[in-house]
Parts: sequence; structure tokens; C-alpha cells
Amino acid sequence: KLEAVIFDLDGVITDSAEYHYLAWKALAEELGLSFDRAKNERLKGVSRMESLEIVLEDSGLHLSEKEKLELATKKNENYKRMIERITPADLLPGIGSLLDGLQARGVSIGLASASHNAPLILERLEAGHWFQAVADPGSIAKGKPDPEIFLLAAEMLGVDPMNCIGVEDAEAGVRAIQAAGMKSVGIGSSDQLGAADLLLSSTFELSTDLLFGLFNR
Ligand code: B16
Ligand code: MG
Repeated sequence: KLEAVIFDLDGVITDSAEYHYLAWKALAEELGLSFDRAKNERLKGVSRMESLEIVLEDSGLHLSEKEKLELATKKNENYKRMIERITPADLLPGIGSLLDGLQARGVSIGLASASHNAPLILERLEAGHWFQAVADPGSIAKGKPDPEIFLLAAEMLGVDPMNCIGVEDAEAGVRAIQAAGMKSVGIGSSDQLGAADLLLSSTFELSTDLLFGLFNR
């Protein structure tokens, strides 16, 4: 029985995934490295420092931990300037009415984002009131594709993972949801998200009926 829906943030609630892409691209260009959307796919759902390792791979650069931290901080400062511009109008299509609909039907709502900037983004979107639980990525040991962050959100909501749906735009995220024993909804293309229980090409296609339907088949 559906008790809770646990959402990823970047690329599902709002398109901050695009700002992550732009900020990593700016950093890569500054370092004289190539960076394209195909490489960016591998960064989705992945922590800031792990993302940096992917940006730097094959660069031939040998950087100290301190230098890496400086680069990651620089990317994050640039990213933070970009997300200042987010307003409630930046909720992705259909998300506001979906969250209203779930709330009306008594379904709990949680957030399982790998981003340390998630609370700031929820505030900019004025979306915090919908979420009964926001899992803190700072308090988990392993990031996606490990299930930890989704399990933490379910625990905070007091629900059994078996009665949860996770919604993700990243391959690592869909794998995390499945490893948590939840039903998975992927937003994106089958190239990355083919493993999801339900695959939709846009958030606009999400509906409460579709989500409840995942439990009646
Ligand atoms: P930050 P999600 C993830 O958020 C992003 O997809 C990923 O690209 C980013 O590196 C990660 O958050 C960490 O974000 O640098 O803001 O702490 O998709 O799990 O909501
Ligand atoms: Mg995401």
C-alpha cells in the first residue's frame, strides 16, 4: 500500500540539474578540460567531491586534497549564485499539483537529495511546506547508488520502504531506490533509466493515479 513518495530534488522538483551542469562546465573550461552533457549524466545524483573526480579524470592533473577542495568550493560558489535566481515559478511542470494531490490523499512526502544546497533550493521554491522529511546528505556514509539516503528519508517518515515510491532523474538514483526495496519512477530517457519500474519522459506526466497504480498491478 502506498504510504510515502520520496523525491530526488535536482532534475525532479526543479531543474537545478541544469545549473550544476553549467557550473561544472565553467570550472572544466577554466582548467582547459572538455566537458559535455554525456559526461554530465554521470554526475547526476553523485556527491560534489565524487563529481569533481569525474570532471578531472583523464586530465593528467595531479592535485592535492586541498586544491581539490578549493576547486569544488569554487564550483559551489558559482552554483550558489545561479540558484539565487530560483523562484516558485521554477517548480518543474506538474510537480506542484502532484504534491498537492498526494497530500490530499494522505500520502507522506520526503526528500532524498544528495545536495547540501537542497534546503536553500526548497526555500527559494517555497516548497518546504509539502515535505515532512528532508534527509540530510551530511549524515549518511554512502551516496547514491547506495540506498542509504532513501532509507533515511523513509525512516524519518516512519514508513516501511516497501510502501514507498522513489522518484529520480539519475541512473545512480534509480539504483539507490531499487536497492532500498522501493518502487522506482524514472524521469528521463531509457538509455539511463531503463531499469525503473515506471519511466516517464517528463515530470508533467506524473499523477497521483499513476503512482497509486504502481501498487495495484
Ligand atoms: P551539492 P540530487 C545531486 O542532487 C545532484 O544531482 C548532483 O549533481 C550534485 O553533485 C549533488 O546533488 C551534490 O550537490 O554540490 O549541491 O551538495 O539529484 O540528489 O537532488
Ligand atoms: Mg537528480
